[in-house]
This record gives sequence, C-alpha cells and structure tokens, in this order.
Amino acid sequence: MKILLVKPRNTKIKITTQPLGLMYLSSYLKNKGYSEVKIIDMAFISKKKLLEILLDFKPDMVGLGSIISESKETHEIARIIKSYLKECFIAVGGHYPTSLPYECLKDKNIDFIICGEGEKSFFNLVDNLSKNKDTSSLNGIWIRNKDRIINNGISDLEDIIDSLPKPDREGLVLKDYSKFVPHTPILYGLEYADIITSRGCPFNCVFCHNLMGKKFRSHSPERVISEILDIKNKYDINNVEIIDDIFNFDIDRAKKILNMIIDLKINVNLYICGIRIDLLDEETINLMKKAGVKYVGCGLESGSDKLQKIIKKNLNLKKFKENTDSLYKNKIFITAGIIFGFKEESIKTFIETLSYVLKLKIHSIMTAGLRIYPGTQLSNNDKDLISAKNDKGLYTDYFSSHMPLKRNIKTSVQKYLLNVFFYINPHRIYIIFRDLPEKNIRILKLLFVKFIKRILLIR
Ligand code: B12
Ligand code: SF4
Repeated sequence: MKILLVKPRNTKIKITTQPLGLMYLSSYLKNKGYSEVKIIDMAFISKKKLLEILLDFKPDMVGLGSIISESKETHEIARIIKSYLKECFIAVGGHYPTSLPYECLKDKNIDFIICGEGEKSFFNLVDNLSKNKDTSSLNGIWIRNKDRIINNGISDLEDIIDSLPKPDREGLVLKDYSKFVPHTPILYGLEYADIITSRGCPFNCVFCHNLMGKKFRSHSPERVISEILDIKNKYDINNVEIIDDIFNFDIDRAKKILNMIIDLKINVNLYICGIRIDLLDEETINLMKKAGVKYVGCGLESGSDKLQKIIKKNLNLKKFKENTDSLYKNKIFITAGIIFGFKEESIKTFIETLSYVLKLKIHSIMTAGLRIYPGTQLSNNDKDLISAKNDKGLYTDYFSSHMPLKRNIKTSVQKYLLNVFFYINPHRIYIIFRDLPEKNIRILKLLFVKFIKRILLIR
C-alpha cells in the first residue's frame, strides 16, 4: 500500500515548524513493513505541484494532519485529491478532527478520521485496508456509513513512548525549514530540528486542547540523547527546538538529560518551547546553562493570582519571578506568553498583570487575544463563542488565530498598553541584543519589524 502523508498549511500564518506528527506516523508505518510512505509539507509546494506528485506517486491512502486553523486547507486538499484519484482513501488526523469530528467527517471527500494519538490507529487502518478487513470498529477511527457517522472514540494512548520509533527525519529536508519563521522566532534563518521528548500534560488550563492526554509520558533520557546525536551527526544540525508541553514536569528526568549532554560534551544549542517555569529549581537552571540552553518559551497567561486560579493555570507567580530572575542571570533568553480576553479579566487584574510583567527580567512577551477552541473546557461553557462556521456552514474557519472570535476593543487596548510599556524600555532593548543567541541580520530585522508592528498596532 502506498501512503502519502500531507501537512496542510494555513497560508495566512507565516510560522511553520517541522510536521513531527506525520514524521512519527511515517516511521511507525515503515517499521511495520509499509515502506512506500512519503511526506509532503504544503509549506513548500503549490496545490498544482501536489497534484503532479499525486498523479506520479498514485497513493492508495492520503493521510492529512491538521489543527483547526488548517481546516479550510484540509478540506480543499481532500477535494482536489478525490476529484483526480477517486479510489484513493483519505484520512484526516490531528487536533482538527479530534476536536471537531462530526464537522470534519461531514465532508464526503474524507473517508476516515483518526481521533487522538495516531501511530497505532493509523497503522491498524492501513493494515486492515490492505488486507481487505473490516474497518468499522477500529479504536480511534471514525467512518461514515451512508449518512451515519460511526464514532469509535479516541485512540488508546501509547503508554511507553520509547516504543515508538524515532520520527522519520529522512522524508524531509530539515534545513529548508530555516526559510520560515519557526515556533521560536529567534531561530529564524538558522538550521534547526524539532524534537518532542514527552507527551501529555497533567495540568488543566481551561483554554488548552490536550490531544496527548493528561498523563505525562516521556522518552527516556537515553532516547532523547540518541535523537539529539542523530540530529547533529546525520543531519549536521546544531540547534534543537524542544516542543514538549512541559519538558520539566519530571524534573529528575530533565536533569538527567541535561547532565548527559554535559557529560558527553554534546555541543548543542537547545531552545525549549514548552516549560513550566515555576517547576524549575536553581540546580536545573544551572544545568540548563551548562548544557547549552539558549532560550525558554513559557506560558504566563496572567500576572493576577485570581485569574491564575480561574483559568486553572495555577502558576506560582512568586516562584515564576524567582526562576525567571535566575534564568536571566544565566543569560538565557526568555519569552512569556500572555492571554487577554478572559471573561473575568477586570481593570484590577489587568493592572496586576501589567505591573507584574514589568517587574520581570524577561526578554520578550507574546500577547494574544483569547480564542476559544472546541474541545477545551472553555468551549463547554461558552457555546456561543465556538461556532465560527464559514459561510458554507461546513467547517470552522479559524484563520486568524490571534484574534478573539468576537473582536474585543478592551483586549486590544490591554495588549497594546502592555506591549508599549514592556518594549519601550532601553534596558529591555539592551538585554534583547545582549542575550540573543545569534545576532544575524534576518533575526534582527524580524524583531525590529515585530516591534514596530506591535507599537503601531499592525498585526
Ligand atoms: C508545533 C506547534 C505549532 C507550530 C506548528 C503548528 C501546525 N501548523 O501544525 C506553530 C508554532 C506554527 C503553531 C502555531 C499555532 N498553534 Co500550535 N502547537 C504546536 C505544538 C506545541 C506541538 C505540535 C506537535 O508537533 N506535536 C507533536 C506531534 C507528535 O503530535 P501531533 O502533531 O499532535 O501528531 C499526533 C496526533 O495529532 C496524530 N496526527 C497528527 N496528524 C495526523 C495525520 C494522520 C493522517 C493521522 C492518522 C494522525 C495524525 O498523530 C500524531 C502522532 O501521535 C502543539 C501542542 C501539542 N502538544 O501538540 C500546539 C497546538 C497544535 N497549537 C495550537 C494552536 C491553537 C496554534 C495557533 C492557532 C496558536 C495561535 N494563537 O496562533 C497557531 C496556528 C498556526 C497555524 N499554522 O495554523 C493548538 C491546537 C488546538 C486545535 N484544536 O487546533 C495546540 C494543540 C496547543 C494547545 N494545547 O492548545 N503551533
Ligand atoms: S497550557 Fe500548558 S500547562 Fe496548561 S494544560 Fe496546556 S500544556 Fe498543560
């Protein structure tokens, strides 16, 4: 069976990372004997080129992996494929079908959706299809039977994730991703590889969609080191972006990984995107510095203790401040994400956030207006905010992910004020330049443009 895995892209959003989900699926299938698997990332090619590839490769199955903001492109690609290759099966997996299964499977061009973690379920689907076996009751696989949708629940989670083969990095040219702005903007223009060292998050933030479940499941330190060594030795790449939800949830594991990097003298630059700052300690921060951590990205969301409780982030703000001070002392570049637009936000909570953030010794902030995603706790309470159907009423058009569904002047003013007070500060500008791991023209230009856009209110 020939399988083509396609990553649809929302062309309105310029940020792109390597499609790790598809890379995991590809290696899993290859490991099980399905050798004819190809990955295509729509970030690099046009729909016309995709069609050429389709007609040349003639897949029996196309698997699309998408998040909600890519739903429109997902349906468009499914339409193109079905109109040229009628016999080809189309399956969609990822956060989009997992949070909006009925919406997604309503589209008659899509034969299957896979809810939850994809490796095992997708393999079962492919295997059953290739052996002409029944596919109507496979765990995690939903299908349409005439006009009825058969709901087969969420895929069982893989307990020991070291049993999953390393993501297939052969199928893509990793270095080409340096053309795009990555998850970590200060990596822009540099060659880097993405890695995920753990899955799942035990916390309960009301705005977060957690496909990987509530249980923290991690790769062993040995497996993480082996992936980092592959990235360095096989692909000659020295920058590794870790995109876990919480890299440091198991602090002993995090320390062991950092210690191994130090002991084995692996010269690598680490950019950690998902970390809970309040769960760090002094010893780990010192190890981070020694192991080559250049950047941490974290969610702060709010500087108000009251809101922290309401949104169930429950960050310990005192610890957050102490640990960011310590990261700053170690010259590790820190970015914190802040969300405005929660219903409970008041002038008081806004002022608390403003004064808290201005006291932090951090380099950058990313302010966003709340968007309520289906499948999150917030969406269960606020039904009127979740229906963002397009004019055809078929699928959700979450094209501009930073904008709140209901345009909200209060949120925009709050974002603006925080950005102005935060960035118009000579010391901030000094530390940004001082602690930028790479000071190349592309990154400086990007930061400058972002700065001007924020100050001039252009998003
Ligand atoms: C990397 C990342 C990004 C990257 C790339 C996103 C993209 N285009 O896919 C960047 C930085 C660009 C990004 C931006 C955004 N992101 Co983001 N991002 C992530 C992050 C941190 C990791 C994704 C990842 O690689 N995971 C690791 C792999 C192994 O898992 P996976 O991709 O989920 O794949 C597994 C399954 O989903 C499934 N699967 C996936 N594809 C397929 C395909 C098939 C055929 C099958 C069978 C199975 C399958 O099997 C895979 C293996 O088990 C997740 C958080 C998370 N924990 O997943 C958020 C997350 C995906 N992002 C999210 C959001 C909201 C956004 C933004 C809208 C945020 C914003 N306000 O701007 C933007 C939108 C950007 C866009 N292009 O449209 C949400 C999505 C919610 C949703 N329901 O859609 C998440 C889940 C964060 C959260 N917890 O709420 N993001
Ligand atoms: S926002 Fe972060 S800490 Fe909160 S539930 Fe999601 S992954 Fe966990």
